[in-house]
Formats: sequence, structure tokens, C-alpha cells
Amino acid sequence: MPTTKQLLSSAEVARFTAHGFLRLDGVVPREMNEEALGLFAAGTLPAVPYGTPVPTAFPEASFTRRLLELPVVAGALESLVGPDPEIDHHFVHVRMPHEGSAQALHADALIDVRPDAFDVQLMYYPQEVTADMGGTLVVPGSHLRRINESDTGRYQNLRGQTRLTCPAGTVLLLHHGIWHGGRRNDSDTVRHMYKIRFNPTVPQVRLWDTRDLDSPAVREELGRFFPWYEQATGRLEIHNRVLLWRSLSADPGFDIEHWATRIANRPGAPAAPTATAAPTTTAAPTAQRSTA
Ligand SMILES: O=C(O)CCC(=O)C(=O)O
Repeated sequence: MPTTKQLLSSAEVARFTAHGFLRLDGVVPREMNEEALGLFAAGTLPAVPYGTPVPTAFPEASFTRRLLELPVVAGALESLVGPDPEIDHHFVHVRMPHEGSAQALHADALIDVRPDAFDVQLMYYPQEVTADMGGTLVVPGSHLRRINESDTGRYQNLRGQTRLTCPAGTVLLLHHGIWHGGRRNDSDTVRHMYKIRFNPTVPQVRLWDTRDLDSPAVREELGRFFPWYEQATGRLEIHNRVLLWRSLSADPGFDIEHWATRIANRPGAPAAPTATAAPTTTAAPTAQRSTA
């Protein structure tokens, strides 16, 4: 296994910016997965106050520290939140066998309209997740349509949603705004997912390996349309994505189809906000009220 951290490429960060998550399949070794299941069953993970630096929260050689130091995990995390993030909170989510109900679709933040910064949530699955185990439902491309916690709970299914099935040792890294929810576990097996939320402590600007910044793959990822987007309003997702990419890549002129440039044109008005200042044009439409 490589020992140096593996930063993401620009195309991978663009993919995260469009989808709202990145999937690292089977990256945690088997022995660690077995260890994790023991720890989760025993409930022995430490309590961590909000805003604790990683080395304080998780001492050297502890399970979580070793998980975060796996080169592929460390590199992806650093590419998205930078070095030395703080732990917001961590928690082991359990879906019990034949539990009979699913979790409503939600996003994990309180009301949060930051346009140019985001937290990353790591979800780690120590066991294989099969189709009947209630794998986490994720709605790709939903993270920039700001909703408040479980306001989306009424939506049962959206076109293009993904319900996780994965090999043991899989890690997802998600933008905190992604719409998601644990599904109903119809299997005979307890399903565990360990979630850790990271707050960045540095500006999230060019933190990855930028050698492919001008690659066509970047633009291709950022222009992606998801099946649940409305024909017209869905364009706002791409607009908001452009603004986030301008900020992440420190390229205030980046655009897709001239959409962000056109509507920033206000001849005679004071200068437009810079890429890292809060844009006034990012408000996505409010999601409809919903219940489970
Ligand atoms: O259990 C799951 O798969 C998701 C749980 C979760 O993310 C949550 O409760 O916020």
C-alpha cells in the first residue's frame, strides 16, 4: 500500500463539486474493518467536543487516527478541507435488521448558506453493504440546493438517486449539503456506518493536485446535469457550481455557457463581488416542504 498521501486531481475535485460526494471503494484494509466492527459494537469511540483538532480528538495509533492517515483517505480529505481540519462531531450510525422503516431524506447542516466554504462528512462502511442492508441513499448534485435539515423528508424517491451498495472498507466523502438518508435494513445483519464531520481551518482554494486544472475533464464534470433537475431551475445548480468552482480554483472568470458571466453584467453598478466574497446571486430555490 502506498504510504504518501494521494491528493485528488482537478477532475476528481470537479466531480465532487458537481456530484457533492466522492466514493472510495474498499480502501480500508480487512484487518481494520474487523477492528472497527468490534469497536463499534463495544461503543468505545471517544467523545469529541466540537472544534477539536484531529490529533487531539484521536491520539496517535487510535483507530480513527489510522483511518484518517490511510494515504488515499488523507489525500482526498486534504484536497477538500485542507490540512489540519477540526472535528465537528463523529458518530456511529446503526441500521438494525428488519427495522421496518427508512430514515427521511435530509441534509445534516442547520441553516447554512456559505457559498465558498463547506464541511466534509466522511462515511465509512466497515462491512460489505448489500442491496437489502439499507445502504445510504444519496441524491447526486443536491448539495447546492440549500434545504434545511429534514425539509426534504417528504420526497420518497428522486430520479438518479443512488442507494449505496459497496465492498467492505468503503469511504464516502460528502459535501455537508448533500441530501441523504439511511434506508430500511431488510437483512438479518446490523449495518454500521461511521460518520465524521470536518470543519476546514484554511481557505478551500487549490488544495488538490492542480496539474490537470485545464483538462477538458474538469469542464465536463462541472457541466453535468442530473436526472432530477428541472429543465430550467436545474440550471441554477450549475450556476451555483460555477461560483463554487471559481472560489475553489481561484479563477473568477470560470463559466459554463456564459451563465454566471451574463447575469453578473450590471453596467455602471459597483464592481461585482470577488470569487471569495459572498455572491448575491447564489440563492437556490427553497425546497418544498415535505414529510416522511
Ligand atoms: O445510516 C445512514 O446510512 C445515514 C445516516 C445519516 O447520515 C444521518 O443520520 O444523518
